[in-house]
Amino acid sequence: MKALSRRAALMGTISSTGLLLSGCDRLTQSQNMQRIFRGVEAWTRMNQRLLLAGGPLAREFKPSDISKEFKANGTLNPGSDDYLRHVEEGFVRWRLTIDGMVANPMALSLAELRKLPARTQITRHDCVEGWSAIGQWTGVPLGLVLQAAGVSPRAKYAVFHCADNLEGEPDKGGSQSPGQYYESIALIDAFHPQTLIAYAMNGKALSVPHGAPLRIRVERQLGYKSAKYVQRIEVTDSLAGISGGRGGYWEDRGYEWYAGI
Ligand SMILES: Nc1nc2c(c(=O)[nH]1)N[C@H]1C(S)=C(S)[C@@H](COP(=O)(O)O)O[C@H]1N2
Ligand SMILES: [Mo]
Repeated sequence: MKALSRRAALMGTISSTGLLLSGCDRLTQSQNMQRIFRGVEAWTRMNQRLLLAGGPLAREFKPSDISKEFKANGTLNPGSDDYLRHVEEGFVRWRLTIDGMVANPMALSLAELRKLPARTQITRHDCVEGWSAIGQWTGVPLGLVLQAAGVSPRAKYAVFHCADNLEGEPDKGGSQSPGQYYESIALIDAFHPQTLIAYAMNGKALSVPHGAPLRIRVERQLGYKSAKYVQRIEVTDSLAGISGGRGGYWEDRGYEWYAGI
């Protein structure tokens, strides 16, 4: 019974309004968008199986639980010329690339992501430094996008490449600079229903300090896994060749790769 009510709750929060637009001409122009829409049913079935099998959901809270103050941490503004230009333009040219071990690499704009089925969840963020805050996040389930991209059966990880460099180096592009923030999670966590490509926080477009225009939410792990300023999601079977090889900026500096809470 418990599993059934959780399933109902899950399905209730995946909005299906986007599906009604599937006849729209502009949408039919985009093969990738079509692929994502076609996958919604399979995705929902997959989530049902996960939840019936007891796959744990992170606790979700009520709107009245949302923290008045939600500290921003780590990079508060990537600050590169390129990023500042994106801010000025309202991120209209920002693309989220999905590549690596996928059959259909994609580059999605914010406008496209906003048309996809969305999930909203109120969760508690726990930073390894010892502070927590409750916030509401809205975005596209990462698994929905990965499913449409066609992940190779040999793949094991999703790697998030971010726009910020913590060592003040110019952005040489993704994994080429040692200070570039990146993160990775196992595909089982990437397909978890609460793992989102988030574009809104507390009902508003993500602010620059919280990761504009896109961040990942990984609700069952510590805050550093929830990569901000995400530009590229690389699907891979090995973390060895990426930056320091331990799966994340902080992992390369000694933190745990699996940061369960
Ligand atoms: N790109 C990027 N993502 C990041 C960080 C960062 O410095 N750069 N810091 C991480 C850490 S340690 C935490 S606690 C959270 C903070 O998210 P917030 O700024 O929205 O509170 O983002 C995580 N993701
Ligand atoms: Mo953190």
